[in-house]
Amino acid sequence: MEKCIASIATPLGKGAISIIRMSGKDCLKIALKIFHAKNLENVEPRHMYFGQLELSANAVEQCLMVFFKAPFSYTGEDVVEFQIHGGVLIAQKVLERCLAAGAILAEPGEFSKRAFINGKITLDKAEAIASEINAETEGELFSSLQVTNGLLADKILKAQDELKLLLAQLEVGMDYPDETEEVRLKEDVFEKLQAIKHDICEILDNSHAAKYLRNGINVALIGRTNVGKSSIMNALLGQERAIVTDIQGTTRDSLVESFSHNGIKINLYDTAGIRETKDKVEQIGITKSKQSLQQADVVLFVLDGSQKLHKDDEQIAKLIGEKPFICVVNKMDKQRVLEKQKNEIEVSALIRKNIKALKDKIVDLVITKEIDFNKLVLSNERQGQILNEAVALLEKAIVEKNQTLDITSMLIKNVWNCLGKITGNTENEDIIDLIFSKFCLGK
Ligand SMILES: Nc1nc2c(ncn2[C@@H]2O[C@H](COP(=O)(O)OP(=O)(O)OP(=O)(O)O)[C@@H](O)[C@H]2O)c(=O)[nH]1
Ligand SMILES: [Mg+2]
Repeated sequence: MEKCIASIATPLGKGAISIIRMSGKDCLKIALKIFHAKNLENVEPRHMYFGQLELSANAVEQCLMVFFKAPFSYTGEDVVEFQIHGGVLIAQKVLERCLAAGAILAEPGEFSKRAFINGKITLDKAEAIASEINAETEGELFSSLQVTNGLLADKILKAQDELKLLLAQLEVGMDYPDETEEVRLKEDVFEKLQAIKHDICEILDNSHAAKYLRNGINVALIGRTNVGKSSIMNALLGQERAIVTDIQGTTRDSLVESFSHNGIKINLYDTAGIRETKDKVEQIGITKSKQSLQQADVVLFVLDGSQKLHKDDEQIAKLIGEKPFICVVNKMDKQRVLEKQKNEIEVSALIRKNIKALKDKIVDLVITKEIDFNKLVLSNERQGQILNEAVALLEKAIVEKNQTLDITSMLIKNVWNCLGKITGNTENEDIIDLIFSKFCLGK
């Protein structure tokens, strides 16, 4: 077992309780150097002890201690937790005492890393725990919870078991070469490979919006000056965030604010109106507008419905090019003069008309199929990439159907190894370190 690590497991701040956690072989011995209570001769696992923790020669903290005996703990090692009064200074003092008594300070994610090394969690679950903690929208939270609860690991381990069985069948086939047997064996193997591919594709299909669940949809408000971009931003956010005036060139710097719609995060960029200008500050703003346009997943091309199409609008349409866009025809409270536009929606930022419909349209544009949360949804790009890689390898094995049995066997081994990267069976140290370094302290 590794050296005993210690950390504050709860957020630093004022609250009802704070928890200090230690994990490792000597954690109980270290704990008992500083914590005193009745009946500690034989500490019973998962039993709460009420006692006193020495903070200094003449100060004690009354608190609770609980001991989890290996392997029945989060890390799979011996673990001790102190539940103390909630506060920044007191938590730091208790941690200092644990360190002085022999523990070392834990790195971010080190508890979870030990849990992974000790086989308590798979790599996909560890990643999902991190995204569960960091989740900002319901979509991301539900998707992380599914993986934390083992839905992905179960499917991957099942597919790996099936592949192993196929490898064993092929092995036997190689020992008894017989023409008709070999044909039958191959048929059987390819049918099963198809079924595995089908299952993986189903996960990928239901996760087509994975990237957006995690990072949100980047949406840029683009248009010439005074069409109402900032007003639309405020309407979408439901608060007066951006400055609005009837002066052309009001917005100079790009602004970003996020909101959530139907469980999906939307990162909204308000930008400076694009036009020819001699003003130096405005020119910099316009360069930034063009950058926001390039980085956007969806462009809201804002037009003033009460005016005819302007030459600046035509220029901007060219800049948008092939990007996914919605033409937002603003100021529908006024008489419409503008001709009908492609992919348009009429809104009024002023009287807040059609704003919800605009939000729906943004989400529908990138999330083309409804996400079924009864099925597995991946919100992790690494996992998605591995599954895509696995599908490509499976296709290779299926296409090269008429190969010898040993080549088929090698191709199947490639798929098996690839899937192993999801749960961490075949992953290398560097990637494991990288994943756990993204955790917060004490987790
Ligand atoms: N009637 C009407 N006026 C609106 C509407 N939306 C915005 N306006 C007005 O249009 C003017 C310009 O609005 P802004 O939101 O500042 O426009 P902008 O596109 O951000 O302009 P720049 O920052 O200069 O590029 C202001 O006087 C707004 O009150 C609308 O839906 N109806
Ligand atoms: Mg503006």
